[in-house]
Amino acid sequence: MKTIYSDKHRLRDAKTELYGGELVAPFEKPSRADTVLSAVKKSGIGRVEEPESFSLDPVLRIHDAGFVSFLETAWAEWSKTGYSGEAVASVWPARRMQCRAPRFIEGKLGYYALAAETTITEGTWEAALASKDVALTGAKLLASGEHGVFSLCRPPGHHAARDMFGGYCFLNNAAIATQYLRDQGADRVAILDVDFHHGNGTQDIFYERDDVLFCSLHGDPEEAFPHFLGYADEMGLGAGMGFNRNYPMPRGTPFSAWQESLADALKHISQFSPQYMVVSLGVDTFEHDPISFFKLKTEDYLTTGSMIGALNIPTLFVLEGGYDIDEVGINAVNVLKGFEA
Ligand code: 7XA
Ligand code: ZN
Repeated sequence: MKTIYSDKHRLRDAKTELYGGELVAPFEKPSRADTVLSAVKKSGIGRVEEPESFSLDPVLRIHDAGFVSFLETAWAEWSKTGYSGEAVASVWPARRMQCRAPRFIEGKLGYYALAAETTITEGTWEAALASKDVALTGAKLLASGEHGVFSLCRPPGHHAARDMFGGYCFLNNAAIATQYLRDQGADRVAILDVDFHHGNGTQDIFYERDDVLFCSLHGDPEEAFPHFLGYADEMGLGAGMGFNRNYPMPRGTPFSAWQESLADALKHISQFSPQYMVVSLGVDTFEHDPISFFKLKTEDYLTTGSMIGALNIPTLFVLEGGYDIDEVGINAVNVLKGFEA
């Protein structure tokens, strides 16, 4: 299996994250990708290739044009204010307020942010663009006949909605790749999101569509970020009714229970009979992940990969979360190895 990787992810190197009421060093940092890349190389699962450059067209198939231009200019606008910290949202269009984008950057940040932990910094936009190239190159390889490809994306994407960033995400790499596959002629694409956190952005993007089935396994939003989406009763809307499936699970969920949700999601994906599957591959379900609460072990990722592989659908794996622990690389690679076995 080929891995697509760009060194440009390093351009996203924020110094602060709002966590537990303090500004801390971000969990989502460049060394994550280094760890995953070195595990890929060590495993010998396949070649590592650079991405192609794509225009903004595939991005604009998914994201709102105003949002995209906000991301493009946010750092420059913030820098002009003279503020010394990183660009961060601190005010929102809350209930019964006007939901329209104001002119000043502080207001725009609140309008386009879904949470306050994620800052925008110099280089963030360029890294996000490279990350979408990594996803799109993987999708292009899949469309040209590869059975499995790993897009080692950073920054991640699944929280990014049509017009919102947050949860360390700016552009929704998995959604952009999915739409690209549709635009290349696939009638049906399934997205399986196995990251610990609910893929609220991906759900938001495809919620009213019946050509993309979205299944997400995640920490119960009663207790886990993003808190305001990801409940089991969110099944889709209009034509999309029945094409959205959420599997929220409680604190301490072990692989035995998690695997039952995976099996059910895979059953629905198989019935949908998609031409392609896109896996939002987060490994923050790991027992020692610092910001999550499931109990998966390193060997469980092999089983996960082989369960996904058993469907025999051409699959693009897009990296999402998994934080600052040596096992991030091994766990991600184990999914790929299990898929190929
Ligand atoms: O999949 N998403 C993540 O891994 C990022 C979640 C951000 C959580 C921030 C909560 N303070
Ligand atoms: Zn996550």
